[in-house]
Amino acid sequence: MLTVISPAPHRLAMSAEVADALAGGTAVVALESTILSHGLPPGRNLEVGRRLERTVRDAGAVPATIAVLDGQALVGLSPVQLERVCAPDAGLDKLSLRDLGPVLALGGSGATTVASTAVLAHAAGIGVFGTGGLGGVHLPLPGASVTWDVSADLGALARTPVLVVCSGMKSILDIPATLEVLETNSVPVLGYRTDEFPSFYLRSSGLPVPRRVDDPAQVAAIVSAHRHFADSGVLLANPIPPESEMDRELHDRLLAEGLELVASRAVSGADVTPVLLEHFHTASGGASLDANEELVVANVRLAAEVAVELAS
Ligand code: PSU
Ligand code: MN
Repeated sequence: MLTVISPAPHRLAMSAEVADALAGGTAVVALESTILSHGLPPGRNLEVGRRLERTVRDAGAVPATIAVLDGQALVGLSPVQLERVCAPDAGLDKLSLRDLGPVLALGGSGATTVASTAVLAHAAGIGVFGTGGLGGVHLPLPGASVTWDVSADLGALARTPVLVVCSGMKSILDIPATLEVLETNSVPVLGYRTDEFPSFYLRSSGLPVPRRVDDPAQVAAIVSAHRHFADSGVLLANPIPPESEMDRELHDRLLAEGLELVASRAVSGADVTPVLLEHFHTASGGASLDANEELVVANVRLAAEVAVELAS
């Protein structure tokens, strides 16, 4: 079933379906696996993973969920591989870009973040990627000063010509600082049918979006024009659907508690986001899970619409 497109030691393999779609000029949308393995609880993650792939297909594109299994970067997972990524005992590491080399070389497995998914998508020839939230510049945790915790997602967007569709980033991050880093790195930031930059569970972060767009064809035109001049990515920020937005008071309370929890347990680095997400999901009685699922589905649908425009 697998078509190996580049020999070891690079170890990148596309599914036959994705390879055929790319060869035939059919729209393809990349999907990440960290959101499944580290962002959603077992059981729910498989449902969501399957729903995302269905959503892309329903919009006329081919989904390419990306993960690393047994030393091979897979672009397009079989149903069995998707089950493995979502299994309760999968024990997959969260792989950002810096982890790809070591894990591929040593034959390991793991789930890919926005950074590593974007780079693998581009390596495979995929230009559009739909996900939930982007990593960014972290706020100092209570009692700390500067953390130096800046997600590699930003560095990857700075130099990977892929469109990333997301719902902004969580307010656990320093959103103004993250937008500054994106500007420094020449990443266009577009707001989809909004003048305000979204903050994941909430439709607005209170910050203006640098540029507003109102339909997928405009996004496709901007992506094409941008690629003539720059190798950086493009960020399309799509606010959570209004009916799925979280209650702001509940959101603010969970956020404050989550940050306390992270500080008291001395959580750091790559573990911060998963620990905070877990707190949201348990303490909200599942409300944040529903919100999370609906926003990713909406983003993946929009990504497919843009991919179809780009392919036409
Ligand atoms: N934000 C979310 N959910 C997630 C992530 C971010 O709301 O699942 C994941 C994504 O895979 C993202 C990664 O690329 O966390 C960023 O992690 P870090 O800050 O460690 O780079
Ligand atoms: Mn980090």
